[in-house]
Amino acid sequence: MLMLLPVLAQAQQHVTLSPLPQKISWGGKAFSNAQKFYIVGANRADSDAVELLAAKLDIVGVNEKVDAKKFPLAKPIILGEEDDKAVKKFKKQIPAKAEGYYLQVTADQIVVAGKDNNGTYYGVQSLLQVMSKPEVMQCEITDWPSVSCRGVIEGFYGNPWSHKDRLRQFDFYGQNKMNIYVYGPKDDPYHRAKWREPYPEKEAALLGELVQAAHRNKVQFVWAIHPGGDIKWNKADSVAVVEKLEKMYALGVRTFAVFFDDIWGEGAKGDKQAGLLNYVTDEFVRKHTDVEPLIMCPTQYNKAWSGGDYLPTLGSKMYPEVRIMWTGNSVVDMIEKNDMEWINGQIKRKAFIWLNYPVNDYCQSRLLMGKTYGNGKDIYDLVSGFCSNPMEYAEASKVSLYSIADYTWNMPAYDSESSWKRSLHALMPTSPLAFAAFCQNNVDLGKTGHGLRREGESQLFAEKKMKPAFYFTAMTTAADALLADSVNQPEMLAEIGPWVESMRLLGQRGLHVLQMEHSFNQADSVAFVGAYRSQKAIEDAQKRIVSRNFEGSIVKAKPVVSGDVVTPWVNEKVSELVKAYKKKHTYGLEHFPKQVVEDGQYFIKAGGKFLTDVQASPDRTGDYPVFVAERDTINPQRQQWYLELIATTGRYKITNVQDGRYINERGTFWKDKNNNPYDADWHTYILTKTQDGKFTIQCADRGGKGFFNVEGDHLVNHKEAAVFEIIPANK
Ligand code: LOG
Repeated sequence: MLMLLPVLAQAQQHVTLSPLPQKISWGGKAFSNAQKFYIVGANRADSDAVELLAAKLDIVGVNEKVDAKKFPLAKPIILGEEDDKAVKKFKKQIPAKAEGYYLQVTADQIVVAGKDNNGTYYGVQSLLQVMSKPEVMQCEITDWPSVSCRGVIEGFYGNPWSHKDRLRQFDFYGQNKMNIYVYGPKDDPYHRAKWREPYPEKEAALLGELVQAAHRNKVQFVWAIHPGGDIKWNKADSVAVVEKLEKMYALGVRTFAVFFDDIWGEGAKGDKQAGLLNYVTDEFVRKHTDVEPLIMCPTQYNKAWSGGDYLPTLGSKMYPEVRIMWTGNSVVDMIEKNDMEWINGQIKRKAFIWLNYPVNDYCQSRLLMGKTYGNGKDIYDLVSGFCSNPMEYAEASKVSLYSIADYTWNMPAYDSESSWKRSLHALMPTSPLAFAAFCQNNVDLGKTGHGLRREGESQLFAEKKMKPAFYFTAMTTAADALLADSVNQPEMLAEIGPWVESMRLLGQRGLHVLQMEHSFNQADSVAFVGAYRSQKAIEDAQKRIVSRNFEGSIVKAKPVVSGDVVTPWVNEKVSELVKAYKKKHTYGLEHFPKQVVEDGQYFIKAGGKFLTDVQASPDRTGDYPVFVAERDTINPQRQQWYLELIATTGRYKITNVQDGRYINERGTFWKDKNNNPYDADWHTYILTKTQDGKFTIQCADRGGKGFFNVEGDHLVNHKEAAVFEIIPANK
């Protein structure tokens, strides 16, 4: 063990660069990072690269003008682009790829030679990473990106990022070699609802500032307009689009996008959209010498929503240089090679990926802090760009964006697990382990209409690799550590704070639930009720937490932590224990919530008739229960229904006692459970007691808001409720 230590110590000096470079080799120690430098070639080299060096390193001279007497030990940084004199000797080493660079660090000098300006800048960013340890190691890097446009689309619904969020993002993109940012927050009125109107002066000035900040970081700032909601396909509106883009041009924007997502009706017509994009290209893009080709988001932006001749129309009618965005096989999807081949064939160009991850505007209670995985590693030649649509939580999104940067820069070498781990150290250097614990408990989205799920949430708990007691303690400890670290990481903690607090409470709650279990096993009813009440108080506190609870907030979220593993486990455990307790004890029952009906077997009657699982159709397709006047004496269980309060939803599940089939939101059964498995989001009922002791049964959640009513002999889902008798089956 001792023998290994020096080796380990040395190995640690080899920084793992991110994004992973295409080619890198290491040598021995070069110098210490307290070294002084002077820059050779600064007058011609990319000025952002020079400024970055000057800001981060101890630069004592530029352009060979260094006072050798004063700084005898200063070392040269030879800097420049392909044809610059300073780097002439290294021309052959520069990769023949846009944005590529060659970096060499030896004991005597540093060389950063870019294929172009971005290349030099990225070489400097890599150099700064190499120099981030006290002992700087010799190395040689030859590097270039897999994808030409790599970045982020601020394209979500909800609270747009703040000015400060965006400034911090751009620095982050620069550091991670992402080169594009598309501005398209749905709830910026001047992007969408009031697209014809110019920004008020103050907002315009801020945007101008943003554009400059983006450019300093080698990030193209793309401003998007979203006119499709109410556009008229006439000259006046075409001119209105161009006029608005001219206003944005005046603020410094040089790349533009036109979005037609999430609209219906007139605005959604493909030929008209193509016509507008061509008009804007002619009347605006081509009239400037420094404006990039347009990017457009189509209305059919994913395969599930495509059909007719919409996409082929765009493909054939819209100028080939216009880039077309694409989210994949569905709105929220990871991208694979076959998918790219399909869409590229439709639109006759390489699609520009709009990845709807880690965006959480459709599952706002969750933060998506897990690994970024599932995209093919062989699609770099098939895309014209790859952007991630993140969460409205800008800092928290960086966990995934870090990996998006890594993936798009060096796709074949991408490893989601190691990239994720690196991101935790990069983003929370003062408490990476606590941050890891936090992220591991905020992975999955739960069930949503979009269907994406993320694996690995609370893995140690789910796979029983850690005892619950340890796990709950680890949750609280990690939360405490993070909250204490808010001094060092104020921006991140300001965002994730509500979830961190919720995780702390969940851990505490879990510990009380274990206490309940222990007391139950000891038959200690006083301790049991006490522990129950404590966990209930904590749960109530947890439910009071609100994120983005500020004046004018568009979306306020109620944080859910480990919503698919630890939270349901704790909820179910409480309900199980309470049920078991109620069967055995009488002390303190008033402290438990009263159920509308206790879990058990019941008859459900309407108009004096019994709801019966008659098992009518032989293959049971479309089968439904019917109301029957007679008691079934041969198969009595066909008229018995198991009503069970589901802990995770707080609502009832209704199943037939005879064959276990559940009633769905239409009041029918499904053929078999595999085709239509029980789904707590769909098959979930609110029972309400009426004044005369009868009940109404209402659907909830994804099953809608309708009530069960009776039509003929069977149940129907209706806006008006029928009243049912629910009578214990043993009476
Ligand atoms: C929107 C997007 C939203 C995302 C996820 C596109 C092209 N448009 O369903 O603004 O953030 O899904 O909710 C979208 O994805 N519509």
